[in-house]
Amino acid sequence: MIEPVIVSTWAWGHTACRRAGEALRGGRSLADAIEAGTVAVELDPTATTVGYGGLPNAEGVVETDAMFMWGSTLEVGAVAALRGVRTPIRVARRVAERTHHVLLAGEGARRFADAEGFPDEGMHTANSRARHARWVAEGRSRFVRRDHEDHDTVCVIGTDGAECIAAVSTSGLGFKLPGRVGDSPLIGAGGYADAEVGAAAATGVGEEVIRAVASFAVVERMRAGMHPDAAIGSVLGEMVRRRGHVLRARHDQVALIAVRRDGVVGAGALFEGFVAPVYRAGEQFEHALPPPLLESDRAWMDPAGRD
Ligand code: SD4
Repeated sequence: MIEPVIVSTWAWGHTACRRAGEALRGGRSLADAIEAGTVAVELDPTATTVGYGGLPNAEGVVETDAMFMWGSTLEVGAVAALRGVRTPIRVARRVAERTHHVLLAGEGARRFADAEGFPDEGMHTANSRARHARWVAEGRSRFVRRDHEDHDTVCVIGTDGAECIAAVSTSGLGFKLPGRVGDSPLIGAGGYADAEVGAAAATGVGEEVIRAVASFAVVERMRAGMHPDAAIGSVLGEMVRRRGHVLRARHDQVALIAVRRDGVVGAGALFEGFVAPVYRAGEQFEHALPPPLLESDRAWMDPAGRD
């Protein structure tokens, strides 16, 4: 066993790390601490692409994706296009704990949540409603307009040297087509944990993460002996080699985090702007990221000039 290490994504990952750290210091298990950290972001209405207050799909309905994986047993549970649950990570965990399945989607996921006692709650805040109304008013012909604020996932991964956990939760790409499933609930894409090696998770444009099966690819590179930073750099580098023209033109961000079972951390992103908060031994800091692989072409910020 080692002193637990937790890694998360984006600025709200500090909240996740803080909450997970408190839970660990209170004697909770690594899994419970990581769940608590994830839930703290899900319930934060200012986290506009996660859980409660997340941006809705094109029809104005919030549909969330989440995954929870234990690396010691390879147990995993996930939900996709789940409606009306403010803490989707808890439902994902229940899928693993109460069923023999790994992924429940849509209406079936909702019914499972009902059966498990999760109330059907409102997911909208005044802000998420207003953002959707504005998007409709602007003309919904470009059904996916990737403003950088329109997508971000909370990933919380960690290790105590024996267990490795990956938790991932998001409302996905804002204004996505109803029923669209991103990378977050897909095992190996949005997250992966294998306690013989470590854990990894992804945020960014899910379609790109799925193509690369990015989290599994990072774990496999670590298994082959690469440092977590190098493993991530290698996976992102392959994405650029194969898809650089598309990624650049659309400014499709992808960022990855990883932790090796001995607590060594890695992170990296295609474009600038990503941060990876870390909790270790009561300390909180941000992982020093390698330089981004792609340069931002600010033209992408003009909606009229895109797609
Ligand atoms: C998705 N990967 O649904 C998620 C969203 C995200 O940063 O993380 N964006 O595609």
